[in-house]
Amino acid sequence: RDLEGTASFEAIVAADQKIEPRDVMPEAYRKGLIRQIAQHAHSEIIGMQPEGNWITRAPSLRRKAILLAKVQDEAGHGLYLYAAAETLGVTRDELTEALLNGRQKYSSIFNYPTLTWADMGAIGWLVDGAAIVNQVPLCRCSYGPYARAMIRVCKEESFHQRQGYQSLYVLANGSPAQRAMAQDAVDRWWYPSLAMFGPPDTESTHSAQSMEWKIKRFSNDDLRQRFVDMCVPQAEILGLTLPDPDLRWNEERGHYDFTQPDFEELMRVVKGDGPCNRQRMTHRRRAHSDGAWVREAAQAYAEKARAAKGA
Ligand code: FAQ
Repeated sequence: RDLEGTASFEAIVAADQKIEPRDVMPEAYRKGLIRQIAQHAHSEIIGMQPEGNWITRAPSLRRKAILLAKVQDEAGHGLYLYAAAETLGVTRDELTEALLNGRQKYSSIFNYPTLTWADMGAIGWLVDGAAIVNQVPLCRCSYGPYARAMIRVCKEESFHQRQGYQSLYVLANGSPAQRAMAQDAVDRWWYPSLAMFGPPDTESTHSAQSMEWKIKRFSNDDLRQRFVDMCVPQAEILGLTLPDPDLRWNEERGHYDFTQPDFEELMRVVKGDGPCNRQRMTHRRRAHSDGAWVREAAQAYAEKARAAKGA
C-alpha cells in the first residue's frame, strides 16, 4: 500500500476500509486526526475533575464505588486515546505539553462546575449521553486505531450513561428537595451538553474535510438533533423538564424543534473564559508536576529491567 501513495489512501477510504499507522496518508489527515484525538484524550483526563469533586461526598458507599470506577474508566479512555494519537507519530509528552501550554484544547463541557450531588446524575445522563451520540459513529471512522479505541470506550460510556440516568431517576422520585436538586442539575447541564457537539454546521471549520475523509460520519447539527430526540422521552420518564419552552415535536420534520445553545458562550469557553477553565488547568498542571517522581521512578525501573535483561 505504501508504494501506491495517496491514491491508495483515497481508495482505502472510498472502500470504507481502515487506514493503519504505516499507510501513506496526507499530512493534513495525520495532523487533523492528531488534533481531534488529542483533544478527545485531554477531555477524558480533564473530565475526571468535575466528578472527582464528589467522590469524597457521595451519599453512600455504593454510589462512591460506582463514581470511583467511572472516573477511573475516564482515565483509561484518556490512555487509549493518547496511545491512538501516538500511532500518528507524536509522543505522549508532546501531547501533554500542548495541553499545558494551551495549544491543544479539551471539551467545553468540563469547564462548568459540579455544584450538587445531582450533577453526577445529570453528567452521566446528559454529558455521557452526548458523548455516546458523538462517539458511536467514530467507531466507523477511517483511522483504524481511533475506530478500535472507540468501540471499547463506547461500551463503557453507555454503562456510565445508564448509571447517571438511574441515579437521577432515584433523586427525581425522592423527597421534594431531591427532586428540586435533580431539576436544577438538568437546567444547568442541558445547554452546555448541546454545545458539546460543536458550532453549527455553517460555522464548523473542519466538518467538510473530516466528512470527506470519513473521520466524521455525521455533522455537528445532525448529531445534536439526534441527541435532543433521544433525550425528550427520557426526560418524560424521569418526570423532569428540559429547560426549553420552545421544545416541541415537528410532525413535518419528524424531529423535535429546540432552542440552540448560545454559540458565543461556547466560543468564549473554548478560548479559556468559562466558569472553571483556570481552575481545571491549574489542577492539571499541579497533578502533572506532582506526578513527576512517578514518571522518573518508572523510567529508572524500566532502565534497570532493560540492563538486567542485557546482563
Ligand atoms: N469544546 O470545525 P469544528 C468525553 C472547536 S466527551 C471545545 O466543528 P470538529 C467523555 C474545535 O476543536 C468530550 N472545542 O471541529 C466524558 C475547532 O477548534 P480547533 C470529548 C470545541 O473537530 C464524559 C473549532 O471549535 N469528545 O470526554 C467544541 O470538526 C463525562 C471548530 O469546530 C470528543 O472530543 C467543544 N465542545 O468537531 C468524559 C469527541 N466544539 O481545533 C468525562 C471527538 C468545537 O480548530 C466525563 N471530537 N470545538 O482549534 C469530535 O467529534 C469533534 O472534534 C467535535 C468538533 C464534534 C467536538
